[in-house]
Amino acid sequence: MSHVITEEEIILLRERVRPYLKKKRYAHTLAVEKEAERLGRMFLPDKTEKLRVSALLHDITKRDELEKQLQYCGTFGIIYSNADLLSPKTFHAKTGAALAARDFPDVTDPEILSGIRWHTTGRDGMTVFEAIIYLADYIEETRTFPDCVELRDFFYDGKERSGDGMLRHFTETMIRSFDLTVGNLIAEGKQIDPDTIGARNYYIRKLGDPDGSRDQ
Ligand code: DGI
Ligand code: FE
Ligand code: FE
Repeated sequence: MSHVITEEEIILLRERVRPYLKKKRYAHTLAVEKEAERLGRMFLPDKTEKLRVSALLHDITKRDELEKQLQYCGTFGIIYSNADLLSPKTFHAKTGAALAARDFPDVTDPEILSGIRWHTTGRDGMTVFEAIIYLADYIEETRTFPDCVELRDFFYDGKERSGDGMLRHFTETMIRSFDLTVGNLIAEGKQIDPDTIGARNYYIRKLGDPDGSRDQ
């Protein structure tokens, strides 16, 4: 992709991704697109179209079982560890980015692909673009899981009060999301991906800065 993405291309992309997703996942995907645009207008107004493309493609390998995920890893040369096998739900972020690059080269670029790549765990030093896809996935309006509702309310209620401290509030929202995710993983006795820890530490460090916005 080496051009500005048009509204027409996005509308067409909505139909192109449909066959990759189950019905409920498709509704979620459209809601992530909408949420990514909303967050984009607040934090990255020049990149709302690219954010929408990343959102539309973020879960394209979600329906595939572990066997297929491992097959993608072979096809695309994705390296995985034994630790990854204990967190099978994190595979679709890696394989989704690779499949999006292969099947949608006309509308993707490295930034769009990195939004897909890091949407599940986040990572140390993650970009605002990646964070918007990650957060949009968490708080989009069709999510009814109590933690998602809590985080959505935390972000939008706090936003009203935060005034100039929007980036700081965004940072606080990201930390809260990782706290909720890590808490759940612990409660379920599951492994925590090191990138999830790296992401949380990154935002904790950021909060230590006077304006909470270093590196952004
Ligand atoms: O694909 P979605 O359901 O829209 O959302 P997602 O890509 O955030 O995936 C959520 C799943 O990923 C959820 O079941 C928890 C899992 N997950 C997220 N971070 C970690 C994780 N699983 C492990 N084991 N470790 C993590 O750090
Ligand atoms: Fe996902
Ligand atoms: Fe998702």
